[in-house]
Amino acid sequence: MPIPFTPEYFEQMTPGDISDIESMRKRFFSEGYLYLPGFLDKQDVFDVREEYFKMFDPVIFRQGTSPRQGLFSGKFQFSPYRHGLPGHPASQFVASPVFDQFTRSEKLQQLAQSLMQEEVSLLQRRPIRHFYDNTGVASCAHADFTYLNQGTQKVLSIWIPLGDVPLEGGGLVYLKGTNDADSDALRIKLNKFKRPDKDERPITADLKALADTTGTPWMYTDYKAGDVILHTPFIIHASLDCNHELMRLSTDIRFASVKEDHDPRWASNWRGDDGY
Ligand SMILES: O=C(O)CCC(=O)C(=O)O
Repeated sequence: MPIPFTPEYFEQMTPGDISDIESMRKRFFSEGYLYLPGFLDKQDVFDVREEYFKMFDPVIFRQGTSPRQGLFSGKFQFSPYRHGLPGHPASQFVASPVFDQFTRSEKLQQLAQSLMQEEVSLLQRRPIRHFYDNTGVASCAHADFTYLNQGTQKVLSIWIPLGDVPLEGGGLVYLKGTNDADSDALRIKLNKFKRPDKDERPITADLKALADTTGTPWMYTDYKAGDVILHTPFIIHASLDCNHELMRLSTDIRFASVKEDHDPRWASNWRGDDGY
């Protein structure tokens, strides 16, 4: 379902500034997300992008462009529906030293720790998402906790675009005012959405209908390489369709309190068919 780009449906996020960590903590736990532009070194992010795309046949890159740019030629090597299945580069990449080093950076760990104000550890399951222009493949509206509800609620997610992700490139968007998981009002509104019996976890792919139902817009930004965005396990978010020649590449990683048990399904490397 198309969603119009109007103030009724979209509102631009305000960047956070971690030099004032106390007010950022308050904002994070009340709004459910915190956008930190330029938090990581841009070149480090492009290095990871390049290493990932180098695993693909050059047929997927626009002629005369490099894997570091990641511009889509319009020709597939793997169907977007086979993403991360055995034999697909994404499933090997999540086990690579490059990816491991990048996601285990001290800077990300410290960031999670300072917002959670306790010792945290990185969950091993770290998905790679790779969407292509004009395929309609994107992430449905959901809250993370639905996917990791067999362990602590003290989890913080960090979404990291691995390259620039302009609005039309399929960035992550957050539904304003939906961080309160215990709100009956929100639950009643969400019950309006009939979920398929085979998987009740995603709320809907119809972002317009969801915004109409809650009466609140989606918070968006034009992401650049180096930006990160943090979110709680409860806020509703989704990704927009990729309608851009830049291939939409990202990872999302999670830190959880070391004092509580973690969902055991998140203890191994991500695979495209692991069901979570
Ligand atoms: O990258 C995406 O499309 C989805 C990411 C996501 O849902 C998350 O980071 O929790």
